Amino acid sequence: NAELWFTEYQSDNLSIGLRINKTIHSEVTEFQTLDIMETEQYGNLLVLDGCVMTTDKDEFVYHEMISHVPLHTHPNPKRVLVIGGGDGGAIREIIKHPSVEKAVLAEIDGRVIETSKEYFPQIASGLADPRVDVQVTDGIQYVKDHKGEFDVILVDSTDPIGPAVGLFARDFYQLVFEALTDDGLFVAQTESPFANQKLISQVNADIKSVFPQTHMYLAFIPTYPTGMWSFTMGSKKYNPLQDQQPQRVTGTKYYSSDVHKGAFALPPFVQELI
Ligand code: AG3
Repeated sequence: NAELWFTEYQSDNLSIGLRINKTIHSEVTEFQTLDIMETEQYGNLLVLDGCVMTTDKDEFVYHEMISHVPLHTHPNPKRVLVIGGGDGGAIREIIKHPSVEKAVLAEIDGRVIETSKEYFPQIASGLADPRVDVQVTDGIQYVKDHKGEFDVILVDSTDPIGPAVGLFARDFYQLVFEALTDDGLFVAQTESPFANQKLISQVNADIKSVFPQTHMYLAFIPTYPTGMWSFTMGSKKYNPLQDQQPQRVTGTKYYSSDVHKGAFALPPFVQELI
């Protein structure tokens, strides 16, 4: 009667453990290891290179917060790009916005998209929408080739190791700036203020050196390192608090107009990092 546990070693001194019923799928893709397990606590779990990407039961926090905060900051987002995010969760939230005419997913690893469709149908559901253009391609090359095209860009990446290293760099933020329209804005997932302090300081400094406005916000994500997670917005014009739009999307489970405001209230130890 052995118990099976999945452990993510988040740092030398920190781990998270989830009891699993079974492993559903495992493979080594061209870019990374990909595992899908069924957990007792959080439903199906997607793991890339040993790191928790998403689970059925808590994915709504991350996907609503990476999408609805920027999309309720821009008054009329029509063209939206997601870099990474192959599970489809951010796309699912983006296309809930009636103004969105086109949403492009630029994911480097096609296997993430395919396995998400198979094992996370509720997360991947939006990928079939006619407004969605799925591109299996390097996001850095994609932004280089699409100057001035997007109102909003989301960087839904893995940690800054492996395939995502280049997505945490000043040169990349400059390319994102150039791929945006004149009043465009972008958000990147930027790790944990408890576990990744240096990274957060560096990313904020880099984004500040490229964009006129930089704003960081927080959400609680139980399956990510420490649970406290940051997102950083770079914006050419709109301010997420002064220009906050009335809520356009109903049925959200984490996002609300009050949560939008509150997410930018940073505890002093976090404020100090940026
Ligand atoms: N992006 C992954 C965030 C990084 C999590 N890090 C970790 N577990 N060490 C999420 C992909 C969901 N669309």
